[in-house]
Amino acid sequence: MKIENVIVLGLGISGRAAVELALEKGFRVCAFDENASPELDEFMESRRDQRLDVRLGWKNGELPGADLIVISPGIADSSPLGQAAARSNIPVISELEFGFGFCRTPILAITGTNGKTTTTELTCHLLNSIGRKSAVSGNIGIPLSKSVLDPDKCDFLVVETSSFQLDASANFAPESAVLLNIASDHMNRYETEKDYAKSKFSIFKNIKSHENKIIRSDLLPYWNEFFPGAEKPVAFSCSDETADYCFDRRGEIVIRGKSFMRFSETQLLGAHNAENLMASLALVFSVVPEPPLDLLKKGACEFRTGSHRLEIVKKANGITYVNDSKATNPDSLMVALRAVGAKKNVCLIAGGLDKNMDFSSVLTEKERIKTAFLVGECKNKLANLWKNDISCVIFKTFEDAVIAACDESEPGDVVLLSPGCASMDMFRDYKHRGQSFTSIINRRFESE
Ligand code: UMA
Repeated sequence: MKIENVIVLGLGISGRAAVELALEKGFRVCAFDENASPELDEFMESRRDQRLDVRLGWKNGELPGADLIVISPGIADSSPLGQAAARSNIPVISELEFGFGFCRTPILAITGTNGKTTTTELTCHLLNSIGRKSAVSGNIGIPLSKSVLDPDKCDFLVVETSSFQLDASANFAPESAVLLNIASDHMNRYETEKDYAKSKFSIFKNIKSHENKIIRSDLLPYWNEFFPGAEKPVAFSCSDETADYCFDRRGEIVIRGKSFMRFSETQLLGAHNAENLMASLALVFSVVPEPPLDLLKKGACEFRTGSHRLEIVKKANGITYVNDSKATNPDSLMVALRAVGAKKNVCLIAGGLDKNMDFSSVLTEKERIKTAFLVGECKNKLANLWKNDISCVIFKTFEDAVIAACDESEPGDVVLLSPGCASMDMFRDYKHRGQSFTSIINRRFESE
């Protein structure tokens, strides 16, 4: 079908990138957004083009005629714009699909409920480490429609892909894809968990080789349900030692029965990150069958996750210092304890703004905590809740708490900042808190 007129729904990051791509390809564009923010006004001012018609503050009504509608991921089918699109009988595709239509670079796609961003960054890092120029794209914050306009040539694009982007993407065909995990999420957009899973599994529908379809092995029952009779995909697992990629009890990453590397050589923490590493390795091997193993291992050892999320600040004298300032709720605090904790080896710095959250669930991980060094607005509340099960000490200042945690730690221990609370009672934001932790630790070693 010849396309001349395109409607773009939503003018956030994806919508604006789709507008730019559509104009670049010579289409006339009519773009809609229900909001009318100063940011959108600015976009309109900066992007004056006779072929572009922007309608902000859209309220219910019908869409004009067009050949194609490109819908932003945040617009649900049930929303007014989603419904207007359905009523129009114009083909609706996602921004991902629109960008894909113009993409000449092989795509490695990553989806899952958790760990997408880390795995996207890690895969890209591994590919660059072995000399295959790669860039990240997608849900990570760079829409595919923008990446395809980038003049920098790459061997691969590593695309973080959300279920919202996979919906309305009938032709999206990555070279390889991984589905990391499925946990309850986005139940406001999907009727059942199975619908959500189906959306995630659709990432594989246009990939031919089963060697290029990668899933965590516990998702095999879903695989059998959605692709009955299909050849088995490549599987990775932290618990199933029969998986193609597994993290065994000795702490080795094993690929098809052969030991590849020790996970402890990396800067990553926690079983969930071992899974992310296996998923990334499987993606790399699927498109580069004989990579230089020394460079691949070096790349895996050098990679660091984003700052403030289980970030290893330092390893010294047998003690590991971990900045997890991004943990602003009890759930993230528990993930951190499970990732770094063994038997009573965690000197935990916790506390901050009191958002009235329930911290009693943290007690399920109490055996991992040596002492809790508590600060911030909710320090007394935490101490009262935990004191019968965990040794707790209260501090007036953040610095005093960090120093006391360092003083108490011994070889084998982890000094962990994982506040479980927001930071604004003592800091500008979680980054400021994490930076403060890091500089206290660094100062301590400078003075040694
Ligand atoms: N809008 C409407 N009507 C609606 C909904 C939105 O008019 O019913 C308008 C809003 O006024 C706004 C624009 O649409 O101006 C926002 O569009 P959007 O929600 O699709 O957001 P984008 O800014 O385009 O960002 C999207 C992703 N957001 C969502 O999927 C909600 C970003 O992922 C992604 O980084 C970006 O595209 C680039 O690909 C964010 C996210 O939270 C980080 N993703 C979810 C997740 O990771 O769990 C899926």
